[in-house]
Amino acid sequence: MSLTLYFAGGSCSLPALVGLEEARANFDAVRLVLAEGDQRSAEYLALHPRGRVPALAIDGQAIGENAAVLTLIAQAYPSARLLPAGDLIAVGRAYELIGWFSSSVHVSFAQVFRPERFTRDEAAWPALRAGGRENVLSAFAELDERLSHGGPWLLGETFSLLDPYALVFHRWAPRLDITTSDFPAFDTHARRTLARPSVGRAIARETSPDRLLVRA
Ligand SMILES: N[C@@H](CCC(=O)N[C@@H](CS)C(=O)NCC(=O)O)C(=O)O
Repeated sequence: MSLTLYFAGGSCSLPALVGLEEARANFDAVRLVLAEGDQRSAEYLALHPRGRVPALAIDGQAIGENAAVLTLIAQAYPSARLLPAGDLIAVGRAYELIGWFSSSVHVSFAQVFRPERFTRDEAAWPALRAGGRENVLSAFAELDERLSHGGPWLLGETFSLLDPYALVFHRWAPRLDITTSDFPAFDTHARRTLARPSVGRAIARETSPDRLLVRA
């Protein structure tokens, strides 16, 4: 099986990259520069017509959406225990968070970053941005509450791909003028996640000058 992850620095592709690093997978990593429009290049659109990252190509067949990509990585490397398996409640808790992150928390940030994707009516953009920021604050409060009564990881005792997924939002907070120290348990969780060697290696790939990093 050949695996290629298409990712971009500072984006929501971080948990997929971390997953492959945690599993010590043999994969190709292609870094896209979103600010330069790599995701809209004819070559990338031919592979993934939605023009987003992450995308994971398995034997040349690209699959998009974090919910799918993270599930595939976890299932491809079961011994790395990247997501719960077997225990139905644990599986449910994990996928509940993946669904909430991708369909609500990420979308609240998108309201702030890309209001034009929600309406062409520019007069509505400030309200969209304000509503998105409020929803992000409420999501951060929920994560903080959860981590202050559980942890050390989002699913409890065991690290999972939900942890670097939450880190994505923590990294985006300054762009919304959100002070992460207002959410101390979430802040501590972000530092704990950043200290994992796999996360360090993933971030090094994000900042590497190479766009195609062949064979991990
Ligand atoms: N629902 C998708 C969202 C993917 C997404 O929006 N990715 C952003 C980076 S965080 C992207 O590719 N942006 C490029 C663009 O919008 O042109 C997922 O969860 O994977």
